[in-house]
Amino acid sequence: MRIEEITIRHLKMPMKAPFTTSFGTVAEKELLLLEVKDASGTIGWGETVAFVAPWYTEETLKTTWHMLEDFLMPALLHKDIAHPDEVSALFATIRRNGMAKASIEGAVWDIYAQQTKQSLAHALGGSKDLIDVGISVGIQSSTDKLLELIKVYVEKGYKRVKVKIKPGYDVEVIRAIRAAFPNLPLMADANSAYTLNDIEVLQQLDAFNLLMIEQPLAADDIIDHAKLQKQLKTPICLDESITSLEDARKAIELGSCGVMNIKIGRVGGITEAKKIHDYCQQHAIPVWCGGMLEAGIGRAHNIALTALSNFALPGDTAGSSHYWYEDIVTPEIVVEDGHIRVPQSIGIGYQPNLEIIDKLTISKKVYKG
Ligand code: OSB
Ligand code: MG
Repeated sequence: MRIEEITIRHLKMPMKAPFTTSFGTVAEKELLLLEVKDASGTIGWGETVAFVAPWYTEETLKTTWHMLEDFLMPALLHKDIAHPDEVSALFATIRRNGMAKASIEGAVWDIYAQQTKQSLAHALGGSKDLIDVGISVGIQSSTDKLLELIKVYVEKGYKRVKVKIKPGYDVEVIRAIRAAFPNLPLMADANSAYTLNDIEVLQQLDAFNLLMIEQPLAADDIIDHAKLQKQLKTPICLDESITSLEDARKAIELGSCGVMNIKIGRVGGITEAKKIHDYCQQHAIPVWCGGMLEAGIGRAHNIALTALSNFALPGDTAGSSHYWYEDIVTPEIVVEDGHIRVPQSIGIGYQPNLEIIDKLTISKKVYKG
């Protein structure tokens, strides 16, 4: 492969419902879509997952564009590469900025799968035909509204429900959900809204048989999480804290978590995500694939990754229609009985819908290096 041309489109997509966490609300998703062409004419697609504001991690849509334009595309364009694993070596002198790196590396994986005539899932070593899907429910204006939503998702067959919590919106909310749904596979995600001073509140959550508590403490912490895990029965799942295989190794060595959420963007690409998956498998830590309110391209990459065997728990990759009036791929991604069928056709298994993409594009730039 030799990448010769990259088109970046800035898309703005209206969401069916705003999504609120302990730190921010997304009502309209903005993203960069990368159309990456190699010398033989094969086109791969990538998607950035950074939000407009840096509330989840430090990256934003603008920082990803800056990194792509000024550092990542110059490092990649016109270089001969035999395998997508080599992309991270080209980026080795560029620190962090995982979401920017992942957007371009995902497109290279797409090209590689097409050129080797296999599905992306197969190229990654995944063998599942079906993946289990859970749903992540944002913070709601009332507990009644939240319970109503959960009822709908349970009826739709989602395999587990995750709710967002924050100080003051936690124990009573979880108690109400448990009372209404005694056997529901349920978990809570704090997006790092607590500190060790809140340990008594977090211990109260042990009473509700949660599958796990996701990222209770600071995004850059694994020490306090290890202290907290010793005092909690419920497994901690790390999300924001894990940006690399090295982070994963250290968190497991310290006992900072019992479960890991892997997001391709947060860890800098599919190759690193796969390494973390393999490492966790060797250390008996189950993983699941997190979501970043992706449009169809990012969602397709998540589905392929989730086909790997240690993605043992349902992920956050729901169907297109949960988020979007119209997704940017055809066919749209469909959830049936809490499953998504992993495409077996060559590449990512979904076609970018250029008509819809054009309609959502607010600016566009072509790079030839
Ligand atoms: O913490 O997992 C998270 C959405 C945006 C940013 C962070 C998170 C989330 C979600 C929803 O929980 C995942 C999704 O439905 O894509
Ligand atoms: Mg999370």
